[in-house]
Amino acid sequence: MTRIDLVTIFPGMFDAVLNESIVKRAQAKGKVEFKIHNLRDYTFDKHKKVDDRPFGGGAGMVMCPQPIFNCVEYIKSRLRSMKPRVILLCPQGEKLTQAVAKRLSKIKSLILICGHYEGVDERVREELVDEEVSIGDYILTGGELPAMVLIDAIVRLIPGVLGDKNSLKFESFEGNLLEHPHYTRPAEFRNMDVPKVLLSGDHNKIEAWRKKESATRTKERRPDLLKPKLRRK
Ligand code: 9D3
Repeated sequence: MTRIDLVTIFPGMFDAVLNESIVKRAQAKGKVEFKIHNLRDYTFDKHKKVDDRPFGGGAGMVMCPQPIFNCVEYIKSRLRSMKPRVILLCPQGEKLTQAVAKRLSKIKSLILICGHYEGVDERVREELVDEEVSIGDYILTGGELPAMVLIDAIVRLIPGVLGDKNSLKFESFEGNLLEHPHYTRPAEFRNMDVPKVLLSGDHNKIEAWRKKESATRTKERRPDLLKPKLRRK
């Protein structure tokens, strides 16, 4: 069973995502277990302050190291044998791709730290964090939604979570092609027809049509997927 611990100042944000749909079913099946930790429960400060002004001045607030260190150390002390991997969701992290999700879905214990304000004290990065993940180049208000995106991407890859084994095999992005168009009943809807080939019963022809549609669609919308990947590092 995969274990995911969440470190956040907004624990309530996770309720909807964790208690619906596939993520809910994965928990019911015993494939994944979540524990949400409210950072404010780990402050020593009498006002439960989790942030402070940046040394050197400047706008915004920085998340203090103490509550994050204490929270992560508490989680690790309870999961000693599992060697949890500590991931900080932050805009400077490695961009989330299907390959990253695949790699992380094989890890049995993850601690996800959700940043806020201008960011976290650099000593958290240096001492506590194993890797940093971003979900893309746009500015959000914190790491909670990115953590939920990461959870969704990871959980569906855990063996046994999705019913149909084949549905994982033909996925886009790794095969480097976008999906062909899909149609279902009725064959005519508001004067719009389904391509005849799909109704022909000729499976070789259908396969050829789908391949061609995939290719043109990818060329038009995502030519970047067809280019050889630049090798970084
Ligand atoms: C306004 C402050 N920003 C300067 C340009 C820095 C900044 C700090 C903290 C911007 C966003 C955030 C909060 N975002 C996240 O913690 C975050 C995030 C994101 O904003 N975009 C994509 N992925 C992620 S993962 C975590």
